[in-house]
Amino acid sequence: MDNNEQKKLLRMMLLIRRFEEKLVDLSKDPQKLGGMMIVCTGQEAVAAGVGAALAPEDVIISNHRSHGHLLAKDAEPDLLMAEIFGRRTGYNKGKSGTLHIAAPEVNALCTTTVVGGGIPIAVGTAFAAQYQQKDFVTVCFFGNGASDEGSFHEALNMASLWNLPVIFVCENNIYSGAQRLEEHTKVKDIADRASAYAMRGEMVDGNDALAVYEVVQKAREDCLAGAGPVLIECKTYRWGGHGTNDEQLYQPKDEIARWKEQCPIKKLKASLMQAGTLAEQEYQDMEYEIRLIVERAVQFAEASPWPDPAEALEDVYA
Ligand SMILES: Cc1ncc(C[n+]2csc(CCOP(=O)(O)OP(=O)(O)O)c2C)c(N)n1
Repeated sequence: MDNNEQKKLLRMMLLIRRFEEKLVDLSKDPQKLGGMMIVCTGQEAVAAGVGAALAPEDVIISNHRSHGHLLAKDAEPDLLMAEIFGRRTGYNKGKSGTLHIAAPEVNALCTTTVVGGGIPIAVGTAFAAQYQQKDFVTVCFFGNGASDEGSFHEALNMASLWNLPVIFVCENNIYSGAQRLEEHTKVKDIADRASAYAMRGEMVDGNDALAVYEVVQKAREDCLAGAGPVLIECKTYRWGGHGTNDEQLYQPKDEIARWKEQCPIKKLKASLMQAGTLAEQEYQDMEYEIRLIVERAVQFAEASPWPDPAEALEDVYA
């Protein structure tokens, strides 16, 4: 990645961080923003690194922690914010809210909150690519908890058997709700599960956006060359609770502090500054620009109308 691309990576992580900080802040007042927010603070390098490695035609399937994935796939902040606010101008006309957003315009085809539910869907879109002889890959994001679901195992088996162009991205943030990894599986490295399906498994520092980018870019090339699926485990950490209603009493404070030192944004910023390719002023300008984007998105959402109840059954298929 050249310097400009690395700065774009940094900018994307900053956008995700500030966008979600705003959501958390606004949701403290249910009159401003209703519902629990599930955010990826601390995990931004995964979304940004994956997004940078993908082409517009590539498909993503996301889970409940989706805002970062969508932004990194180039979803419009205004339309995303409006959807999270449940407004008519949002990506799904306000029918999804924060948790089930699809943005087909950028090939973010599905967000499902059924833990592990997106994994077979990703196998389906990868099968479509192969069957229609189209050159795109599918990336499926899911957590360590999802890798215990039956759907994960069936989907990996079939993807491997049929050599499908799908990249399984497991964000191992140590927790699954209030359960630690060792409370839900004896498997220490989720990447090891690939070997059960004769698939390549990779492990990467999920707080290093460049490392994530590199491993996904290689996996994408291999998928397009017909080498079959790859499982990538990104080791990372969830700074906050599961959602904004979670006081995270079960997360040791020193553990949180240790991981905050590994902040993916700080890491890339420091490396660019050390290389002399980023000046503090340039970083501050980036911050300023992003704050404006987020503020404008909130203004757009707040000024947008609510959906008309008469539209409730439109766009519903059975
Ligand atoms: C099938 C299913 N079981 C349980 C839940 C409740 N639930 C929502 S999120 C979550 C934790 C998921 O953990 P993980 O897959 O590790 O993702 P993370 O939240 O850590 O990003 C659970 C258990 C659900 N939504 N779907």
